[in-house]
Amino acid sequence: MEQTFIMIKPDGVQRGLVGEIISRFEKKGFFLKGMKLVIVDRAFAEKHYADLSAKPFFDGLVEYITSGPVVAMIWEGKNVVTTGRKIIGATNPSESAPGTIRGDFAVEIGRNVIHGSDSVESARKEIALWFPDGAENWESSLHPWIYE
Ligand code: RTP
Repeated sequence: MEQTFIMIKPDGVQRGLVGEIISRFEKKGFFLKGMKLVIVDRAFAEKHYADLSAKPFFDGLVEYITSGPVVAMIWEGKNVVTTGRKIIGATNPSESAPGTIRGDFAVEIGRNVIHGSDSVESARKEIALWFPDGAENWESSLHPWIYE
């Protein structure tokens, strides 16, 4: 089944949004397959955001991501990459719809609370970077109530 990498950014952790965010993914019917609270260093953040290294906001982004603990997670389910991005909302919170995480809890693009992989291929890369030992192997007893 498809997996995605979701990270609650330092502002989300500091603002006490961890439970709320996990709850939204749980209630949708996705399964948590990996989770840890970590403070990443500059080199690691630069690796995670390597694709954005030429952007003018790159240094500020790395500063932001390394400014406190983040919650790194692996979530699993049908179409979880695309649906996860919908649950999160548009990158710029001024464009994210109410009802999405960023639409409900964020104002500025540089403090947008959460990250989610943008494709199955990036999810694979990001999971390998953040969880070198891979996901936990377990199956929820709710599976038959969510999948036909
Ligand atoms: P993310 O990777 O965090 O899920 O965000 P995304 O795919 O929706 O957006 P992306 O273009 O990959 O940008 C990554 C993060 O960089 C910050 N950003 N700041 N100041 C700016 O113009 C700007 N643009 C992007 C945001 O925190 C964004 O989530």
